[in-house]
Amino acid sequence: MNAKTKHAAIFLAISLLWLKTYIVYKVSFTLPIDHFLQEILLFLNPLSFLVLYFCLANLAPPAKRRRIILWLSFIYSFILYANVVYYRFFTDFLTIPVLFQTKNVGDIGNSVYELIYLTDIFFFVDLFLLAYLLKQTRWKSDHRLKPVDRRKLFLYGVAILSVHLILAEINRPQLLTRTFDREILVKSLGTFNYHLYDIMLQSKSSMQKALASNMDAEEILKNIKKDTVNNPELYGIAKGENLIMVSLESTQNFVLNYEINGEEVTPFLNELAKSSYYFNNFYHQTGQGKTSDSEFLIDNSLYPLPRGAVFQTHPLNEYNAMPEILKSNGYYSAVFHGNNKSFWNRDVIYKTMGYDKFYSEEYYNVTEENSINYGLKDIPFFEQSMPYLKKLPQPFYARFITLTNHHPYLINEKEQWIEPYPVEDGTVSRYFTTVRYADEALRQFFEELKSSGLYENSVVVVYGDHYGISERHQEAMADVLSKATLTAYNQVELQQVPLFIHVPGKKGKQLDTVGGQIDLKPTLLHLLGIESKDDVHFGTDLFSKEHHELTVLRNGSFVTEDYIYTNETCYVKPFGAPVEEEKCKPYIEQAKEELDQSDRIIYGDLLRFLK
Ligand code: GP9
Ligand code: MN
Repeated sequence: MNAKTKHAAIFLAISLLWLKTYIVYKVSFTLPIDHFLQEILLFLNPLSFLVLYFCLANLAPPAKRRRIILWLSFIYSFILYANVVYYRFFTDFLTIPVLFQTKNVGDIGNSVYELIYLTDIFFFVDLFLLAYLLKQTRWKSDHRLKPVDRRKLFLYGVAILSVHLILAEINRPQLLTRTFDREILVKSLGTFNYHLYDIMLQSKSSMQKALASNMDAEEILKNIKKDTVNNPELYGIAKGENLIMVSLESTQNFVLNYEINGEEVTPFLNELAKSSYYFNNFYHQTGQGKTSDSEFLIDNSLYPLPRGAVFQTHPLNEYNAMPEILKSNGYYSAVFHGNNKSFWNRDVIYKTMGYDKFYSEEYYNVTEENSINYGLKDIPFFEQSMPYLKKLPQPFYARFITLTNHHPYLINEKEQWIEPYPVEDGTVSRYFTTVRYADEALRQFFEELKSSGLYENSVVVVYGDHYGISERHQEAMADVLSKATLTAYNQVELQQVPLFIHVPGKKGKQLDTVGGQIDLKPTLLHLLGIESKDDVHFGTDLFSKEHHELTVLRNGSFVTEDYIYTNETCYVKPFGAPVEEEKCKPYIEQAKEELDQSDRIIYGDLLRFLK
């Protein structure tokens, strides 16, 4: 008997399930394919799991092998079907946290009968066929196997899995560490490899959580510095008013007042800088979770995690987020975003953080014409959001996440309102055109806010979520900034994102206070007259006389009033000359400790001990 015949029964089961999975991908899920490699990945991805999975059948005694193959096929089919049913309701895939998320089970409970169709029997017909075929001599599976045969199948599995992972990595570098949208993970890894990956993430974090105790919580929490409200001019100035926040995708501070051929790149933001509090020394503090990390910082005033996106890894922790705090002060809260709701696991964590409503892609009319790149363009996004916004119960906290100014910075010719920057590096060159588009979208949104009357009774905050141009574009960026080269000091400065806070009745003012996204929560709560001193947070009120001018970036670099510390070098502001480390010394430990404390809070889910 050669290897092929020895494993014939297993190969048959694998082929049927492989084919079934691919059909299910095409028929029951919506998995858009952007290019040919993705199609190949989608087709191949069930195989690497299936081969290794069916190695289990070879561990069984020969007489039981047939039954085990059938059971394995049934379990596989059942999990696949469970995903299909879940997908019908949530347009999302199952994850371990979701299985334990009683809220979701509650949601789905009532309609579970409506989600199961009679025709679903077709999901299982191949099992009957398999049972029948395995009885035929050709597919008999009760022969003895030598260990070397078992090993062979296992090695096939490992080889296929390796090729698969390499292709997945080529298709999307840093797939696992950047832990993107589930849709992308399932498309690249396959449903079952994805489930295994999910189990791994889950067990790792539950271990850290299981080992945490009330004592850890007390020890860490007592060491966190207390924020003091010393903000007599502005504390409570916007009591009871709405809070509107706009996250500007990939918008860095250097685009402000920048001109190309005498044309402003951000005419509206430049105006806004005059009519609101404009912070020109404000930093993003995001890590691999990009936009989602900025959201996490803003709503929790905790640091995001050193690897992965906290939105994905710890969505069910106990938090004390802005929407929850605002809710106990009579606020309604909503997020608006024209992308798929499961991106960055938003649909799950928003519930945890206490949002009342998430207006995701399904609430918008998204067409070929009004979308580009990741989805709905910013102008129609704001336009279509207005009717929803006007109907929200007041006071509300409404957060808008823009999208068009996202890498690779694409915009249709007729909406390209500024020349691309004249440099060979296409990313940097195009970046200015999408920033210009987003600026116009924001202008129109502000017009709408004014004509709806909401502008009069809302604090409006606009901020950049994270960098748009990475360090890889050094050369082009040196050109943009008219410098010969960019130093590590310049790279930290480039992490500045704009921040505008418009308070009704208050005149514009530029503030050069050093701050970061972590400071927004206490700052805004104080404007609304809500005390935050008993709540655990790492930021401090940007308007307070006691604001702590130490802004720690997620990679450990930090900025103070006088220094920037990065790559283990201390630089003095404003020109960035390196100075002796002694100058930065007092802050080095402090910065490390802050990040460490915040990580321990999240990994250990320590805030649960405070409830
Ligand atoms: C996706 C959008 C972009 O919904 O927020 O995410 P990013 O890649 O910038 O983190
Ligand atoms: Mn972003």
